Parts: sequence; C-alpha cells; structure tokens
Amino acid sequence: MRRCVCPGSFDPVTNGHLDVIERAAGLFDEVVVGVLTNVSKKGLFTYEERVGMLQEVCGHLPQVRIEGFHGLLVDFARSNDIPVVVKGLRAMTDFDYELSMAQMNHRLTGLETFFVATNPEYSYLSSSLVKEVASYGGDVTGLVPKVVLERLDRRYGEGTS
Ligand code: COD
Repeated sequence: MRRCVCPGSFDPVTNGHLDVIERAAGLFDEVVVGVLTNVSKKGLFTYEERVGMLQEVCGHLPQVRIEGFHGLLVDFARSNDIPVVVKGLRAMTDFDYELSMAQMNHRLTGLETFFVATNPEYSYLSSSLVKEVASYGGDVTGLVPKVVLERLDRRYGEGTS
C-alpha cells in the first residue's frame, strides 16, 4: 500500500491545505493528515477543533485519515509505516525552510519528501494570514472551507462570512 503523510498545524485548515491533501489522495492509497498537537501559545483553535474541522472537510476522501502527533515527524512516520511526506510549496520563501526540513528528515530516518507546487490561486495563502484578516473583520470567503468560515465568524464575530 502506498501511504503518505501531510503534516501541519492546520490552525485552521485552509483551501491551500485541502488542495494539497486532495492531490495527495489522488496519488496515494492512504493519506494520513498529521495534526501537530502542541501548537504554540499563538494557536487559535484547540487540537480537537482543528481535527474536527479537518474531518469535516476531508469527509469526501475515504482514503484520508486524520491523526494527531507530537515530537518529531520522522518518529510519527516510522511508527505508522509511512515512507513519504507530501507538502505544498508556495513560493521561494517556503523553499529554504522546506528544503532543510526535507533534508534533515531524510538524514534522520530516510523519510522522503514530495513537494507539490501550490495552486496559484492559493500561493499567498496561510493560516496565519487568514487569522489576521478574519480577526479584523476582513472577508476570507473562498480561502477557507465553509465550516472554517463559520468557526472564524463565531470566534471573531460578524464580518467573516
Ligand atoms: N498552498 C500549498 N500548501 C500549503 C499552503 C498553501 N497555501 N499552506 C500550507 N501548505 C502546506 C505546506 O506544505 C505546509 O508545510 C503544510 O501545508 C502545513 O502548513 P501549516 O501552516 O498548517 O503547518 P506548519 O508550517 O505549522 O507545520 C509544520 C510541521 C508540523 C509540518 C513541522 O513543524 C513539523 O514537521 N514539526 C514536527 C517536529 C519536527 O519533526 N521537527 C523537525 C523537522 S526537520
């Protein structure tokens, strides 16, 4: 079975994340979405909330399962018998950091990293920007799934949907 992991904080999941997960699901038999449990103090949503939103937006993808992890990604991958990480590459700004993580992960346990080029529609999109815009009442419709829009709206009040 070809299995991969799409790791992240998903605080919250965006349409950019979802695009990468859907594309990985088209290439692998099983996609494990690895949700970092110990997001920094700046996290907006709890682990349970982030997982709940992911489960809802990945509901149409039977080969996708959502799992929490903490510590090193390589340890999570090894204990779940996953040989490949799939990540999205947005811009050159991502490249240096992503390349060094990929090289370190490969050195640690041989974990491979496959990059998919981000959909140009989402190349500027990040969870942090979504949170910042939504927190000031900006409209993030079309950038996050509907369930996330509703959660942001509830968290920040009117103005995000
Ligand atoms: N378009 C395409 N892809 C996107 C987009 C977008 N608009 N936005 C995000 N992505 C993809 C990227 O591949 C990104 O890496 C991934 O989604 C996750 O994004 P975030 O923002 O939810 O998650 P991060 O950046 O906070 O997560 C980083 C990891 C959890 C993957 C990383 O920190 C990690 O592996 N941590 C575990 C500890 C570890 O092993 N450290 C040593 C590494 S060498």
